[in-house]
Amino acid sequence: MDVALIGLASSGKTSLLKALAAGHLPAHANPNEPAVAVVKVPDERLDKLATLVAAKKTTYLELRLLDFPSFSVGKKGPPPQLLGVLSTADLLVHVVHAFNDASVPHPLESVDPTRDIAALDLELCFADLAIVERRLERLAAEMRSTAAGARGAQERERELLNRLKDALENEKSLRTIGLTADEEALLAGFNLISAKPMLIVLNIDEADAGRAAEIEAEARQQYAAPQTSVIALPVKAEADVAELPPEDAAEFRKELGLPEVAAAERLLQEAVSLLGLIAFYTAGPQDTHAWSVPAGTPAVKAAGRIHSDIERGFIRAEVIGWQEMLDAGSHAEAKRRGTMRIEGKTYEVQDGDVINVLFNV
Ligand SMILES: Nc1nc2c(ncn2[C@@H]2O[C@H](COP(=O)(O)OP(=O)(O)OP(=O)(O)O)[C@@H](O)[C@H]2O)c(=O)[nH]1
Ligand SMILES: [Mg+2]
Repeated sequence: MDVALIGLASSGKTSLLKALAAGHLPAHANPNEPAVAVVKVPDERLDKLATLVAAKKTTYLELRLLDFPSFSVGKKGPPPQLLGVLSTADLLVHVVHAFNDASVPHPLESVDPTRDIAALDLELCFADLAIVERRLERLAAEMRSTAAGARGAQERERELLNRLKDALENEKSLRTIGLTADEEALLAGFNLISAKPMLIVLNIDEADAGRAAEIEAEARQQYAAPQTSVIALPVKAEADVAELPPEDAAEFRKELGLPEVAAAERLLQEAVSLLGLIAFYTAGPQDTHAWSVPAGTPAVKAAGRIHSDIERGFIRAEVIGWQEMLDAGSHAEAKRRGTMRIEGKTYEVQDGDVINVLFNV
């Protein structure tokens, strides 16, 4: 899954990437292309399971983070080549300049997160509007050359596109208008950017680190919208701490007044949830492994994430919640206690399930 970090110049995108990639930044050759870092999603549940079974290897969920060069807010919006790459991202992270530091001036000369958030949304709406209008024109031409009785699908598409056009003209991002799964599937090929889930990261002053939770709670109310979430954190301080060896980090976090849980952990977990994904686990002594699937995935499909053979030969799954697994201490004890269930192909996998698939190929 690709997560695009976007925002105004000097808003803290690259610093956020440093904070999330624990100081390890990828080499970045071309300033017109995003820098890419693959990061593991920290997961305490997985760590505990791995310890329980004394796993040789622990495999975390991974996200690809794309750090985009900044684009200017203005009449023209983001340059087309950038929109092209952006359109393939699964989640947008908007890094918003909310800190006050005279040595890092805001490109618009004043700090105003609400303005910046609205401006970016508006640019994405404009970009999508152009796509929708172009498609409507082409569709009209296609409909003229289709027999009147055979225009059902086209009419449905036109109706949907007109709804999108309406929303976009009213400056409403498509992620907020409640598209159904069918509608989303129909639109998948258009790569509409304002339809992607959005995580707003308020890059606040280091001096406000102690008030981050409060600022965040307020902002969450202010910017509440479907498929949209907000996190407030002092990005530069988080980036500095991420470069320290783990044994020093905890102490520095305390000194700087940063919350105990690193921003990386909270932010990446929030990203997973905005992507509509849940995690399930396989807890083996060779490899204790976190897997992501869309919420609502049946066990047989989830098994396919592990291996296509396991999907094909699926017989049944032994399922237990991660906490019950830890409480029991072993698969055998979980079975004895009856906390391990047997589930079939259609069982909807739940976040935190530990699964052992019995299969036959
Ligand atoms: N004081 C302060 N400075 C920050 C903060 N976040 C970023 N900076 C500084 O702002 C400058 C720009 O930060 P970057 O992370 O490079 O910003 P960017 O969004 O990647 O910038 P571009 O790639 O040029 O668009 C750096 O000097 C950072 O140290 C912050 O929270 N507080
Ligand atoms: Mg940068």
